[in-house]
Amino acid sequence: MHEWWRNAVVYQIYPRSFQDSNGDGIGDIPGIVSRLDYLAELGIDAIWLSPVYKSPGIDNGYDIADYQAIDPQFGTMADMDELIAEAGKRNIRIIMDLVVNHTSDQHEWFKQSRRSRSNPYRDYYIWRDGKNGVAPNSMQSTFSGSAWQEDSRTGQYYLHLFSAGQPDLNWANPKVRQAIYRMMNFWLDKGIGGFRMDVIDLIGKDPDHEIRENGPHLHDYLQEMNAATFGRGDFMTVGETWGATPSIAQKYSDPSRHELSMVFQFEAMQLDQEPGKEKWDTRPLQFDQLKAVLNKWQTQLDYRAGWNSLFWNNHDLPRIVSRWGDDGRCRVASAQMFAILLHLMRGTPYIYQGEEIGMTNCPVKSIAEVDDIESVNMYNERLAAGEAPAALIAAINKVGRDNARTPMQWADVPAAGFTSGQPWLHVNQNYHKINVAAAMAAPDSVYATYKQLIKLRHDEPIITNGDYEPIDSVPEAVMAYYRTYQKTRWLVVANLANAEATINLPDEIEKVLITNYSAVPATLINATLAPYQAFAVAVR
Ligand code: TEU
Ligand code: CA
Repeated sequence: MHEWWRNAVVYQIYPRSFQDSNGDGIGDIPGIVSRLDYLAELGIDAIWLSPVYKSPGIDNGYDIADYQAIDPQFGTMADMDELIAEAGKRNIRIIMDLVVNHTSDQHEWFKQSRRSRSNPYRDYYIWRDGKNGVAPNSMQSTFSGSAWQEDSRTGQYYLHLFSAGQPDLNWANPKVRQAIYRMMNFWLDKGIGGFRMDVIDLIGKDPDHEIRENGPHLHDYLQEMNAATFGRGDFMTVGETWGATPSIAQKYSDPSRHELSMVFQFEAMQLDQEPGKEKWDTRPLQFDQLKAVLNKWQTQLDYRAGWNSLFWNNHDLPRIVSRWGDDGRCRVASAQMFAILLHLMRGTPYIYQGEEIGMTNCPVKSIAEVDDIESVNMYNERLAAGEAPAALIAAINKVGRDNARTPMQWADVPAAGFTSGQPWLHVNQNYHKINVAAAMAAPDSVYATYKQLIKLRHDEPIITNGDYEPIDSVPEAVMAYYRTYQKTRWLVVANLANAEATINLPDEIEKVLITNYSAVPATLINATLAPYQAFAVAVR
């Protein structure tokens, strides 16, 4: 079991916001090529590239009109080939975003499908009769409202678990599955490193019984897909699965089942959500819950028969330093603490663009400044239901997706060096201080910590292979664990709070591996930790 991705670090690029090359204010593929040296220097092994396919862009590319064409906003297929080749020269693989739960309503398949009930593409999508003039059932869209849209041409409703412009494909139709596999092979043959699979746990849905996640044929489809496409080579696959438990994750990632390399699970990411409510309805994070969830996944997803992915951020989530850390005075220390805590666990870590310099959330004052379709739909729906605009803007500022999507902050120059034109989304004005150039120049920056963590993972097999043992005898705000491999034992300690804490551990420090304060305590007996202090030490 020595697949390359087991000790790899993946970097996610949201292309619209990474680097513009032609001054139109939209990040593009040539822009990414121009920043490959930066990524090689950071030390990453692969790029997960959010969608660059032809798309009307109502969900910023997660609504695909042609899987085998590049959207002109992002460049050309020749640019894409160059990106794969230039990344390859730097030992960086490109992981494409595979969005196959749905297409855009502008996809040729859907244009055909909606024409008539007898069109050969009709069964590529999920069409049902209404019930007494209303939707077939009560399934809801993730982006607000009913998941069924009536289409006047044929009088039936089609299913869309996201926006109405994102009709769900009918995976029960073998023709759909074969067409998807042909498309996947087109990309694999180009030399990409694998796929990140958007909401893949939805493809087995049973709409007539209102089953969305983990439907009856989900794992059959994935095994069929594996055999027809990436199973033939050394590819990495990661499924986005909001509803995975450790035992479900093991089904996907047990190598003997021939499905995926790993999945993203979101249990920790939902801890600050009011139970039974929506993501907008938040409550404070409880440290004991975060610790319990992280420890559970480390200990219960058996590494001999499964694999974890490790992340704090992506293009759908608020910035971790603003969410659970401190994006004010302790920004650097808290961002580093989260990095040290996560990157020394077992699994494949993902860094979302800007995380490596501690980029923060970016609050707005009014809905006019918001681009994200999920936030805008929520705002309109709840406004109509009588909620106060100020409360809705506060929720968007806390957890809205635009927080992660503001342009990458490269330098203290106009538009943060992202574009020479007008950026498609506002640049966070803290770019004067928080930017790549400043971070690379400072030896104790968030960037320096990420770079060191990536190097440690590549150099030290204990991180990929070692056993994991949680430590219970620490205060509530402190998370600590041991990693053990052959004769080596590491202790990782992270103070999650903006307050001092005292730990009392018997171990003797042999060597400091990484720290976010200039010194670690001389002894671990009754040792005081500073706010957000984190370190890893080899112990006896
Ligand atoms: O996200 C899946 C998804 O369910 C999200 O909409 C999630 O619930 C929400 O954003 C949490 O804030 C994937 C993509 O990552 C997302 O960008 C797409 O909008 C969505 O699928 C549809 O393709
Ligand atoms: Ca551009």
